[in-house]
Amino acid sequence: MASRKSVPPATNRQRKLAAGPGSGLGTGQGGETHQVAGPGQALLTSNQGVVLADNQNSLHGGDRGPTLLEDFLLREKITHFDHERIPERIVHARGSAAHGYFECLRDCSDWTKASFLSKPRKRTPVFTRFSTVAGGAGSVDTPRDVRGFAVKFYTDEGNFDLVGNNIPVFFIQDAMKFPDLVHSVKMEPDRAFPQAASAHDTFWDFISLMPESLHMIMWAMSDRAIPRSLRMIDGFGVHTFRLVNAAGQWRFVKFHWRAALGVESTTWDEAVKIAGADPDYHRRDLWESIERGDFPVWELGFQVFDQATADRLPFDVLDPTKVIPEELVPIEIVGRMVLDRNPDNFFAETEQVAFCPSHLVPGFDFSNDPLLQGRLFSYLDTQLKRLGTPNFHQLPINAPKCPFHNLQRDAQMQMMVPKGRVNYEPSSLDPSSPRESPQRGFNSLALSETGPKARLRPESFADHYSQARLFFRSMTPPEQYHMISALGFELGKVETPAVRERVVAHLLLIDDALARGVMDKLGLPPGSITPATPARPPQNLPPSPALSQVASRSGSLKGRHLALLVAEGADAQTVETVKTALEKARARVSVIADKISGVTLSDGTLLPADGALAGSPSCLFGAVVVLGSEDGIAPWLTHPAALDFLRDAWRHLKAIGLDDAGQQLAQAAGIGSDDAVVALADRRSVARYLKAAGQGKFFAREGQPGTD
Ligand code: HDE
Repeated sequence: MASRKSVPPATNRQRKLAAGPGSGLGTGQGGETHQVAGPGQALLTSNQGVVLADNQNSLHGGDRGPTLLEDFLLREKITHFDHERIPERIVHARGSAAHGYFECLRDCSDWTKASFLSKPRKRTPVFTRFSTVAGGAGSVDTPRDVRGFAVKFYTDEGNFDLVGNNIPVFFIQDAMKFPDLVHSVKMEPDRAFPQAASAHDTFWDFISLMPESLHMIMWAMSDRAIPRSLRMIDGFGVHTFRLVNAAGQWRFVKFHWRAALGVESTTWDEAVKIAGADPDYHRRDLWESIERGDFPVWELGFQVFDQATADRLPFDVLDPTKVIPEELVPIEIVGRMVLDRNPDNFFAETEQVAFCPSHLVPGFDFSNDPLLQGRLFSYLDTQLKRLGTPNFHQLPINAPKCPFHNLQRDAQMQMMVPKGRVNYEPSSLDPSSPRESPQRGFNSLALSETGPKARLRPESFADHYSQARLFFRSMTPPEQYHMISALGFELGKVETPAVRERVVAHLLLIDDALARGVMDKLGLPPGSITPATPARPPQNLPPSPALSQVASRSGSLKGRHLALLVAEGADAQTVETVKTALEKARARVSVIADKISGVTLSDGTLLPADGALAGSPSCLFGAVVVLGSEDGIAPWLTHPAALDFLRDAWRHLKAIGLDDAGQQLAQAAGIGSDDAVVALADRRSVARYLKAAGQGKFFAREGQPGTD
């Protein structure tokens, strides 16, 4: 007899979903509830609502005979499965998202009539998706790459999408070049590698021939492109937009998201090791932080300025390769965003969310930035391809939370059932049919635009080097050193000498020390490369210290993830003191032990472990502590995973706390000593360790043996 299994009990998740109407499981168009086996348990059905008697076996003709075509239940299940994947995003395919809210902190009605910015404390629901750009949906979280930072505000006047990045400028000035840029950075088309990496010939070939990309290259080669956590990145709207108030007056605006935790990065070696140790590192971190109630927060800031200010700046505010230093136009905080709920379903929400920079609400307007203008077309177009229908706005994650009515009808996957005869306007047959409102509706600013039709690049966009120089010179020495290393690494992967040399020819125009440093890494003798000829000679703009991410550090341990590596027999009192101190400082502490079952302390108690040493290398944590006993640490003194734990913590510039046994391991690992390597002897030394760990990376260690 063929085996038959009974229907397994529903999972907790299914129970939760089945519990209420509108859950997506168990309710149909008319709102009738589903067939249920008993309280809280739904019956398994086909998509047509037919209850399944057997979900284990297909329909056979005879005991060992063929499967029958008649098996409509098998065919429905397999067909649905075959169609599960939709085209992934051509860029930003790999993403992680969360729900939350935006809270207005300032009455902005002087600037904008947008209602969600009109009253302090007013809350608006948001859904925010972070992404890498170049890799596919299954690629790792920590490549050197720009991070997407897209926020959908479900305002009471319609959806407003702020589709930004964690870098405030872009590679190109005109949408016409976007497909070329993306083709160059993605896997090379003949060989389909490298995945999720810009360190290859086609990308740098394109860059070397497009000097407008150099300012963005400075940012992409900076630590911003290897973030420690998605909770620790800033966001930027990039383009100049417009704010419009109720009187119809407009001003320019640039959007800034500022991470409350400050901007924190990994080192390059750390990013590479994390990619192997936990490819989902950022996704997991975001998810787990929200599950723990440690909600990430960002402030939203506006740089607001008028045409006269724009005219005084030594660059064009319509050029998306330029920042406006906040020393020139200050950033005013208008609200904050808190992400406090993980998605219920990755596909339905994170994958199907459709952002479009063209989704504006009254109170905003576009500028003539030619990159932005191209985006206004591209995103709607891509959603049609990706989601397959102009009805993608009906998906729950995309639907406005305010009422919406119009006379658009039909098309694939129409989920609504509009009633009545009237689907046109003007009409007289149905007085309740929706009407326009010149007062409340979106009005484009009545700006006059004239000029001959031409394919052109404005003269005011011609300076490609001054802001690249401004950025490099605004960095602290360690940040500059990391940029030189990154350029050396990336260009070291480029096989074509002429491409490497062309990039260096541009770097020579940006900064001499930068170019010399990179040339040294590439083995190019000083003076061997002639500087490029600029369209416009670079100027020395005053540095902007605010651009350095070091300036954003909070010094707090809040939100950081620390490891307590504990060997057998560690002093129970010390473990307790250190753990409590770290947790009091609001760090997340993971106990790592030899075995996942935990570790026995000096008083015989079992300390449960959160991770086993073999799967928890130190690269996964922001700072580390090692505690043990003489006997307990002995096996680790020759154990590669334990030795690498400390060698990497040292190499990755982390604060390291050690008791006596930990110091033995440190000696065996051959790590040095400095102010961020703290012997944990008493409460004062624990306080010193907390301070060192709160600082993030200990850059003064760079250049010591065992570091990069
Ligand atoms: Fe995008 N971009 N982009 N982009 N972009 C997409 O839309 C495009 C640009 C950004 O989490 C695509 O839905 C063009 C700048 C983010 O779903 C596509 C140009 C900035 C996301 C597209 C740009 C961005 C995208 C692919 C130059 C920062 C992910 C999938 C004219 C301000 C949104 C999709 C999410 C996604 C086109 C340049 C940010 C193809 C044509 C500049 C955060 O429509």
